[in-house]
This record gives sequence, structure tokens and C-alpha cells, in this order.
Amino acid sequence: MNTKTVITRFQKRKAEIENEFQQLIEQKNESQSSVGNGIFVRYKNPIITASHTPIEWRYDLNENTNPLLLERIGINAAFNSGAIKWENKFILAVRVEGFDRKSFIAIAESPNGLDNFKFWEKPCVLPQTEEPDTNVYDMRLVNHEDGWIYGIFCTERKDPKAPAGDTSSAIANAGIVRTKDLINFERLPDLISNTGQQRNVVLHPEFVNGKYALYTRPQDGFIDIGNGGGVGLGYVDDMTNPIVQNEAIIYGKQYHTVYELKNGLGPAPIKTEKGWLHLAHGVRNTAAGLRYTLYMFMTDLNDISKVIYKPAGHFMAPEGIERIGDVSNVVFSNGWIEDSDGTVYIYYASSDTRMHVAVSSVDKLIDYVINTPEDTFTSAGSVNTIIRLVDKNKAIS
Ligand code: M1P
Repeated sequence: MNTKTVITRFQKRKAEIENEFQQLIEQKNESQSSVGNGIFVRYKNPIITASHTPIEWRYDLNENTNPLLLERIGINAAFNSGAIKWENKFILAVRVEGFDRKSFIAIAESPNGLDNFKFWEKPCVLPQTEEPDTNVYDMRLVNHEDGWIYGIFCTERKDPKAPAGDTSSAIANAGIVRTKDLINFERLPDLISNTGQQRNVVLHPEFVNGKYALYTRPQDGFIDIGNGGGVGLGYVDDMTNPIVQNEAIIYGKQYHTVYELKNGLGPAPIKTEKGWLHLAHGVRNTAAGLRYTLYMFMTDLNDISKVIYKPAGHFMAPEGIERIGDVSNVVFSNGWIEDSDGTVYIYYASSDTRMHVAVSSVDKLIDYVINTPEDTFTSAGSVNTIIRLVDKNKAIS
């Protein structure tokens, strides 16, 4: 009797898809080998892409209902991820975007923070408020000292005041959830502030005078900052009734800087003995469109509204493949992890398309922030700054 098993077209294709997927997510990552700037080291491979999303999210794996094994749900991008170390795993709350343009949040974990990122079985289910979200994205995860893990994200809805025929104007605000297990989320009311639209809202990890402190980014329109803008700071008594009080700009926009057009805080700041380390994005306009780079600053340990160090220019700008994607010339970060040995894993997305990691340390970032010269805001000032360094170097030779 002939017992030869016949492999169907479906089975062959399924094996190919699974094989390709396995190879991708198990691929080892390596640091880039160039001498670099000494401040951080980029890793070669993107750590998460649309292709890292589970096969079960994209394919109907039943041979009867999908005999050709066609993709049923397309995933377009996986980017802007919040990050925390949790139960000894490096956890990212990834902004995943489908072909349908909707973003959602999904948790991915890695044992080492550099590679082998795997999504959890299902995307996060965020409970809705009375006014459902149309689109959600850019979650910042913060392990607050009150014992909850908070996720603050942008919730976007159609502008109810948009004239008939305007089908794209939107309103952005900060949506808030909290959780103990990153699976079950309690939805809290959206942020209540009196300064227009909000994106890039970040919770400070500690209480400040018994209050929750929130970094904000008020803006007049959905895209345009208008008269608003800058990294703001305000206080909330109770996260279940999140009314922001005393909101004031602590890091404004400024002409002829990398944050000339707009800026926004990235992840929650890292506490160090010298001050709070901040990572933010700055945006300027160019003939080729908006350019997003990352920059850093430090605030005072005793007064978090006081910026004490402001290195000039960008900390990180898009390079190589990072320059190209759905929204090109963008690097954006809303997650970093300080490990117990002082290593800092900086999770950043490029061009609204994919996730990367760069590695630094608390010591290096403090050194960078404190010792990088400040912007003088003029070309002549930049020349003077360089000449001062040349003269200092001449003095030792
Ligand atoms: O497309 C670049 C970024 O644009 C927005 O950021 P911001 O509000 O600071 O301009 C966000 O939509 C962000 O997700 C996106 O990466």
C-alpha cells in the first residue's frame, strides 16, 4: 500500500510563511561596528517591523476557508513604542498600524532588549470612554510610584466642528489607562486641560508634592501647533479625574533650532544623581517636509520645571534606511529602559514605519547632557564655540 503523504499547496505555503517568520523573529542583532560618537550605539536590524506581527493576526489558517492561504488582514507598520522592564522582560507597547490606517497598541517582549521581540497572543483591548476613540497611538508606559502601570496615549477623533465636506480634521487628546498585568486595562477619563489639543502627554514616575505631574504638549490644531506648543508641565490631584492644573511650558519652541516648529516629550524621564534625563523630539520644516530628530535635556531634581542643561542640536537624527518610510525623515521615541547596571536601551522608530534600538548608559547620557555646549542661536556663536574647543585642545598639545 502506498502511504506517501501528499502535501497540499496550502500546507506548503503555510510552512514557508512560518519558516520565514521564525527566521525573522529569531534573528540575532548586532551593534553597528563604526567608531560612532561614543554616546550611543545603534543596533543593525530593526527590532520590530510589520512582519513581526503574528501570522495568526494576518492569515485565516483554516484550509477550508482560505485554501490559497491569502493574507486577510494587512499590517502596514509597527513603530512608536512605549517601554518598561517588567518581570525581567523588556516590554514594548508597540503602535501597530493596519492597512486600514487604524493604529492599535500591542505588547511585544524580548529577553535581552535587543532582539527576539515577540508579540503577545492578541493586541491590547483598551476600554472605551463614552466618546469612542477613532484612532489610538504612541503609548507611554510608566511604572508610577502609586503601584499602577499607566499607559498614556493619543486618542484621535473626528473634529465635530469641521465644516461639512472636511473629512480629515481631527481632535487629539490624551487617553489614559492603568494596569497591573499589561493585559487588563482600566480606562480612566481622558485628560482635561484648557489649552487646546494634546499629544505627547507623559506621566512623571514620582509624585510631586503629593500630586501626579504630567508633561503635556498643548497645540491649537491637530497638525498645527498654532500659538500653543512646547513641552508643558501640569499637575493632577487624582488620575481618575485628570484635570490638569497650573500647566506651564518648560521647554518652548525656538527660532532656528531643531525644535523650531514643534517639540514633544518622548518617554518618561530617567532619575539620576545629577537631575532628570529627558529625551524629546524636535521638528523643523524643510523644503522636503518636516524633519523629526531627537534631542535631550536635564531638569532639576528638586524642581522638575527647571531645565538645567540644554545640549545644542539633535541627539539622534535619521540615518540610512531610517530616513525612508511612510512619513520620511522622522525619528521618534516614546520608550527607553534603564537597566539595573545603568545600561539605557533607547527604543526609537524611524519614519513612522519600524522600531530600532540604540544602547547607551546613564553615565554617558549625563556626560552628554552636561558637557555638550548649548545652542548660541547664531552662526557666529557656533563658530565661537568651535574655536573655544580648538583652543582648549591646543593648550594640551
Ligand atoms: O509623523 C511623525 C509624528 O507625528 C506626530 O507627532 P507630533 O505630534 O509631535 O507632530 C505623531 O503622529 C507621531 O505619532 C508621528 O510619529
